[in-house]
This record gives sequence, structure tokens and C-alpha cells, in this order.
Amino acid sequence: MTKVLLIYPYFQTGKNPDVLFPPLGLASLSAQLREKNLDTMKMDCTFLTKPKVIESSVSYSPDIVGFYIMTTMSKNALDLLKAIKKAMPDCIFVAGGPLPSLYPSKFAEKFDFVFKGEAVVSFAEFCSDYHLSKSKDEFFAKMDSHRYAGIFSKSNGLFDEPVMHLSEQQLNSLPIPDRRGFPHEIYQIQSMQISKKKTTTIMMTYGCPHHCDFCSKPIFGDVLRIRSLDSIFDELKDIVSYGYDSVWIADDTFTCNTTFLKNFCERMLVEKLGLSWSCLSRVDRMDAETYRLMKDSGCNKVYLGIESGNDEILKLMNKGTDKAMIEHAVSAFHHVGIACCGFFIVGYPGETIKTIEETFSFALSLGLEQATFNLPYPLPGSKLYERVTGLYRDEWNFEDWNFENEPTFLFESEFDPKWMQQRIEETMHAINPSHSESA
Ligand code: B12
Repeated sequence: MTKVLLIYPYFQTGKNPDVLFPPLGLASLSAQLREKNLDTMKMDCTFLTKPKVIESSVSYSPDIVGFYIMTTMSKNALDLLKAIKKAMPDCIFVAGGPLPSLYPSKFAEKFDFVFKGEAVVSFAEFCSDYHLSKSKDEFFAKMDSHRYAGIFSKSNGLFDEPVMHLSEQQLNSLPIPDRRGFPHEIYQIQSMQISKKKTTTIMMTYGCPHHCDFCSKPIFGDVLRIRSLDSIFDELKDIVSYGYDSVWIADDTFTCNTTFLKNFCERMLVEKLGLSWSCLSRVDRMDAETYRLMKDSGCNKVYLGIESGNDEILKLMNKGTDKAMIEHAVSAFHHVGIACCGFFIVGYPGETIKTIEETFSFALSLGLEQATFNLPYPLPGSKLYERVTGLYRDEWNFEDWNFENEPTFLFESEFDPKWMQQRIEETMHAINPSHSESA
């Protein structure tokens, strides 16, 4: 029987104590692999040590090892790759997730294959075809890359297949993510310490039709797709069965389609699962009835991409919002009793000290429960990246790209990062003293 090991190479650092969730990407891949009757093991490294991960990986004796990788995880992934490869050189090593999707060529130097984008169907197809082959050599020799959307390789034939975004029909026919075997109890204890809730993530809609200047959508792209309520509620019931009492809807813009949003809230009222929920929300499009329905159906918090306290900078960021809309939305959420947390970006190319200070003042004026300030992060695929790419300080080396919440400019900026960090800390402390102490 072919064995597939899936690794989430994040080790708890204590730097980011408020947000830890079982890796949903691995759970989605595992469910699809099991549907194909493949033996699958999920290795969530969060609460493990590197030696333990290496030992368990080797003793499982996999044929294919897949790594999820995002910005903060390249070094861990490459360390584990090296150690596991040394012990089991004949395995097929595959990278997927946001960072390899953006830099397939870089990752293909180290891994046999990279899968870009929503690879859940194509990766399972790949593993299943391997399983049906007589040997690794035969599999490689006969491989037809067109069968695997998003596959990229340098060492095993040169190919670069376009990604495929799954249709709503395909999404609805996928099995619900396989959450078995994750250390739910530890996640829940940590979550309780921070929010007095046992929270995990779920995705209900995929893709985002907005075009913010700084955003790159390496996995789910521009086209909004919405899962059926039946499949969503099957998954919510499964989540409840693990002891969770709250979900963080991790969709890029959950409130984008108000018809779906209202239908979801109404079904929540009917199903009575005892779940509270929070989500990322836009500040436009919603009416008073929707805010009320959200609250009544269990929404206790929304995260808003507010970004700036200056209308010109909001235009530059192509947010499609302005300060008045933001103020209106925050006060409407507060009116029904939903807490608001804000995400801001300071030091955007085109800003001045004055506009940055306007953002800090605006953040202070809104009565937010929490605010996060980030320096601009030029992700490939974003308009911002196209503008500042020539400004990158050094040739990017993905083995070094291993920082978490580090207040550093990745390009030459006129703003002093130390000053910026000090103003960020002062503002965060003024908004929520307890949160900034733990951050
Ligand atoms: C939930 C979430 C988190 C959670 C935890 C994530 C978790 N445990 O999985 C928290 C809040 C902790 C978090 C933190 C951060 N996050 Co985050 N997060 C997300 C979010 C909103 C959803 C992720 C998710 O669950 N997706 C749903 C699953 C089904 O999709 P998926 O994981 O991508 O997996 C699919 C594919 O990628 C692929 N795939 C994945 N792995 C593999 C492996 C193989 C072998 C194959 C073949 C395919 C494959 O197949 C899967 C199924 O289709 C995404 C945005 C997004 N829309 O994806 C950002 C996102 C992943 N985060 C991002 C960032 C930058 C961060 C932070 C660095 C932010 C910060 N400054 O603190 C931190 C880093 C924390 C850390 N641990 O190191 C970026 C990553 C960008 C990049 N280029 O790498 C994203 C894409 C947001 C963005 N657009 O900027 N995050």
C-alpha cells in the first residue's frame, strides 16, 4: 500500500501565542487521499520537536512526503527535508501551499515536485497514479503532467502546468477535511487561555474578487466560489464532535456575498450547534438586517482590513473603501454587539509621516478590541510587488525567509523601522494593553 506523509512544518515559538489552529490544508489533502484509499499520515509539528518529527516520519516509512509551506516555514521545511531525505532517499518529495505556489522554481530546486494552488484533487490523482504504477521508475517514465493541474518540476522532466480553481460543484463533492489525529486537546487548552473559547478554522467560500494593491492570492485566486450549506453544516457538525465551540471562518472575504451570508446565518439559527463564530469582513455592502442576523446567529467578532486612516492612501491601496464607510461599519457592528479587530498597514510606498500618524489616530478613534499594524509586505503576484520589486534589499534567499511578525522593510523605505515599531507598540498598547504585552 502506498503511504503518503503530509507535514505541517511549524513549531510553536511562543511569538504568536494567540493564533494556533490545526492545519486545514493538510486535513483537506488527507481527506481526498483517503477517498482514494491511500494510507495517509498527517504530521502537525506545532507541539512536537524536530527530532521527534524525523523519528516518526522515518518509522512511518512513506513513499511520498508532502510539505505545506508558507513564508514562516521554509527553513523548518528544508531542515526536515534534508534529514528525511538522508534517511529515505527513495521517497518522492513534494512541496505545496502558498510559498511554493508563488516560487515554484525555487522550491523545485530542492523538491522533486511542486504543486501550485488548490492542489487537493490533482495531488491525490498523482499519488493514486503512483500507487497503480509498478515502480517509481515506471511512474516517472510514463508520467503525463497534463493530468496534474498546478504541477511544476525541474528535475523529473521540465513541466509547469497551469493551476485549476475548483468549481463550486467540485468543491461540494469533496469529502469534508479529515481532522482526525490532530492534538485537538492542546489546541483547545491554548485557545481557552486566550479567548475562553475553543476555536478552530473552516473555509466556506474560496477566492476573492477584490483587487487590493498589496494582496496576492496564491492559492484561491480571484473568482469567488461558495460551498453548499449542506456540505458546510456537515463539516460544522464534525467540528463540534471534536469539542470545539467556536469557529474562525478563514475565508478571504466571508461577507462578500450577502445572500449567502444571510442564508448561512439563518441556517445557523435553525441548526443550533452551540457554535459562536468570527470572520474577516469587508466594511461595505451590508445592511442593518445583516449585522443583526450575524449577531443573532453567533458572530461575536469580525476582523476588518481597515488598512489606513487616510482616504488617498486607501485609494492607492485600491481598497474600494474610505474612512466614512469604515466608521459606519464599525459603529454598526458595535451597535449589535459584535467586537471589531482591525488590520492596518503603515509605511506604504507613497505615504508620509503625516498619513501614518493619521492611521494611528484613526485606529485609536474606532473603539477596536484589537489592532494589528503591519509594514508593507510585497508578495509576488501583488501590484505592490510589481512597483517595489526593484527595491528588494538583497537577492531573496528562501532559506532565510523565516521570520514571524518581524517589523522589517523588505525594500528600501524612507521610514525608520525602529521609529515605526515604537509607534506601533504605543498605539497597540493604547488600544489593548493586555494584548500588546503578550505580543
Ligand atoms: C488560517 C490562516 C492562518 C492561521 C493558521 C494557519 C494554519 N494552521 O493552517 C494563523 C492565524 C496562525 C496564520 C498565521 C500566519 N499567516 Co496565515 N493564513 C491563514 C489563511 C487565512 C487560511 C489558511 C487555510 O486554512 N486555508 C485553507 C486550506 C484548505 O488551504 P491551504 O492551507 O492553502 O491548502 C491548500 C493548498 O495550499 C494546497 N496545499 C497545501 N499544502 C500542501 C502540501 C502539498 C504537498 C500539496 C501537494 C498541496 C498543498 O492544497 C490545499 C488544499 O487545496 C490563509 C489565507 C488563505 N486564503 O489561504 C493565510 C495565509 C496562509 N497566511 C499567511 C501569512 C503571511 C501568515 C503569517 C506569516 C502572518 C503574520 N504576519 O503573522 C502567520 C504565520 C504563522 C505561522 N504559524 O508561521 C499568508 C501566506 C503567504 C505566503 N506567501 O506564504 C496567507 C496566504 C495569507 C495572505 N494572502 O497573505 N495564518
